[in-house]
Amino acid sequence: MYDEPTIGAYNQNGFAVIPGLFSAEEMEEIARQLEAHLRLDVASAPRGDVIFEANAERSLRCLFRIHERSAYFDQLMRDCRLMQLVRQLFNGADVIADGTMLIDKAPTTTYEFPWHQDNAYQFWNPPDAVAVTLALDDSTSESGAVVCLAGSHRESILPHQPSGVFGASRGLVSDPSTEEYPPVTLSLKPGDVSLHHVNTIHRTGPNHTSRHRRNLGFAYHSSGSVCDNAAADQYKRDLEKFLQTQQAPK
Ligand SMILES: O=C(O)CCC(=O)C(=O)O
Repeated sequence: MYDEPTIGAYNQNGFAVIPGLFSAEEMEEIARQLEAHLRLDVASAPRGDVIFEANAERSLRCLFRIHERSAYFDQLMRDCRLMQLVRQLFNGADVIADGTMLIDKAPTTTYEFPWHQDNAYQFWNPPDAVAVTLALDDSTSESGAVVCLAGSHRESILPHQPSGVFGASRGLVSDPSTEEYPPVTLSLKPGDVSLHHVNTIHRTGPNHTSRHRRNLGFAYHSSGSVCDNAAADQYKRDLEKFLQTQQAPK
């Protein structure tokens, strides 16, 4: 069982951080597995699942749906600590694991993921769903950590529009009130885990450091939630259209 303060913080703020959930040895193994997976997968992943930077190295920015092509990362998404933690967030309801992705903010990349709510493109009803982030590197305000607005998970889904940023898809039409919902930077070290509710408004900034800032993201929903499939299908069609009209990441 995870401690009450973690669950209480999540319920109150819409996010929480658990330091050191994965040990240094586990992180070494995850990094090894990831490297091996990237060597095999990046060239052959379906269009739309892989996004590169516009930098000279064409380094990887995002790799989506890793769990569909890697038994190791499918299992990692189902790690019993993560499943137990999420079950507690869902008040004991069964947990369905939806996906694993990698987001790598390369050194000195300037793009931002604008303010958004994940349920603007996941469509869970009720919104009993959560994003779990496992830090592979130091995540700080300088390196483009996730910034969440405290208490914003109590909002319904606000109007979004295409963000124009590869990997981020949607952003809020209007800037949210940071007076009503104070911003909190989720600083993480390798092996730390953060959780944010699918309605929590969040963003990430540029990476001003000379190091990569990689996060593995896992998505889960409660067995009591249903996806609005018509909205999800429309979203996929819109995203495909966007990808076809754009040449290179911004
Ligand atoms: O940069 C990241 O790791 C998180 C990006 C994000 O905002 C998201 O996946 O919803």
